[in-house]
Amino acid sequence: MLIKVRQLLLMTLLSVTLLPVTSYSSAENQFTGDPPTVTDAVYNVAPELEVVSSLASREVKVSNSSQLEKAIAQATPGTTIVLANGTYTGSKALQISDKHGTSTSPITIKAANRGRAIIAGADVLHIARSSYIVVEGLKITNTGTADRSAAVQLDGSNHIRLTRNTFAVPSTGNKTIWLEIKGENSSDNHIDRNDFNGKSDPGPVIAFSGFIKETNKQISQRDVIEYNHFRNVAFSEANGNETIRLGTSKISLTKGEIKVQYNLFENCDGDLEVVSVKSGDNEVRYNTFINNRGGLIARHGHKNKFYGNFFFGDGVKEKVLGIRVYGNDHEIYNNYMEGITGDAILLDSGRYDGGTDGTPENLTNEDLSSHWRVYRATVVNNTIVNSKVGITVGSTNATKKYAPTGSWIANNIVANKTGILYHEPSSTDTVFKGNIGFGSTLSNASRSTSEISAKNPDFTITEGLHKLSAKSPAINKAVSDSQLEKRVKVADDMDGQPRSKTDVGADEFSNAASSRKPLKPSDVGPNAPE
Ligand SMILES: [Ca+2]
Ligand SMILES: [Ca+2]
Ligand SMILES: [Ca+2]
Repeated sequence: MLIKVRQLLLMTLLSVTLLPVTSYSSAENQFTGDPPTVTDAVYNVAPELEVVSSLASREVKVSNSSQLEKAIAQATPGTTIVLANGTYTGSKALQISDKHGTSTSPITIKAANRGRAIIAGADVLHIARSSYIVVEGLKITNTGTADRSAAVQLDGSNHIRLTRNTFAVPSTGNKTIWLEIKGENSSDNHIDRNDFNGKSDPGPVIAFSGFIKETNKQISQRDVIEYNHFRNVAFSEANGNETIRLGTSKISLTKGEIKVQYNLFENCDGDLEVVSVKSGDNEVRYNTFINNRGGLIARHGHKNKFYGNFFFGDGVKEKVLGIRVYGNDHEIYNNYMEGITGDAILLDSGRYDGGTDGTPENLTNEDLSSHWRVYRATVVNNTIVNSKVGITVGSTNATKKYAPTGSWIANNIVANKTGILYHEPSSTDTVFKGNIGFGSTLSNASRSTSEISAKNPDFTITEGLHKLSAKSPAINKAVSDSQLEKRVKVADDMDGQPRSKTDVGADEFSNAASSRKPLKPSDVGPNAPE
């Protein structure tokens, strides 16, 4: 490795005469010498490559695939490869293996003009065993190979940033994952401000596939997916067309600690699971879901947190859903849901009982892919309006014989003009406290007013949202309970305003500055603000 790096340096020295001698530690690929002292001059490295050196970075301009391939091969920490307008294709040009930038000097591959450097052809943009690489502003139209079925793959890589790219992969009729994140030691990747528009082929838009090697298995960890625009995923009755899938059943007991936040999902109709979480310890927060046929599902895994999301349906489109969960210790709070045409929040019954600690031994693949019983879900401070069904605990499905246990439903508002407010198809030990249910029917009419009261929440419409008015009986009326607070501490509201004498529902009545609201297209995607 060291020899290879030195050869590369020597080649660079031969052609770029002003570079001082530098050294690299092969173990960590850390830049340890002084940075080049030349400034802003143009040198010819290879016959057709242009290099601009400066104190902090080296810029390499490329305008075709073979130049791109060479530039990637020669890239070192701090190199920025700038792609001129044009089309880039070929498996080698799109193969980035064992390349490492550093946290302060990444290797950057970016379009000179956002969206006008086009990756094309039947190849995979494959980033393998690499770190600290930024891919910025490209248009992704390559379809992936038949055996790999992914347009872009981050494979065993960490600290890769994909930012401000436009994913517009044409339909081939084959299974195609637009972005797959997988492999051993995958972590800390940052997928931000991309546009994912118009998918009709089978397969998820983004899939976290993890890795399995004998008994060793793991999903990628600490990745962040934010400020992306997901839209127009074509309707499909089939399973497996999720917009984001975090994990698989086989790796579902591993912890992702992945954040999916500040994304806008519109008309993502490929699967009833728009976001399917199949791993543990992830957070899905502050996203806006608009008229998607499907919802946010904790399908496998434990301890996922779903909070501060906005869900809207037009009230006409069918199966526009909110949140549905399986498994242990999920937290659901500060979500705002309006016009949902199925269950807004569903703690479903399970077909498999994974036990109170959720880690039984000798699990079969069939066990892992089953619907696990819900233990201790906590559903607090959500607001659901004008939806078909509010909050449901349990199922009428006879094959789902394990009803949720140990869950709390507290301080929520459900206000529907028609349909069902709170629904309990199964008799469970769920604790209900301090909820408001107004305007329609309760299927669980036996609940007392301290559990669900039928007060008019006295909403006022502010910027299209049902928020508390000054005379709302929800103000300062959330029930506090030490058991509940041990599970979830709701410190702010759906607007990002601090909670003070907590109100019922997702909205705190407050004059404090708000930091969040439903996302608009201009907040996300390649042209989103920093
Ligand atoms: Ca699915
Ligand atoms: Ca208050
Ligand atoms: Ca508020």
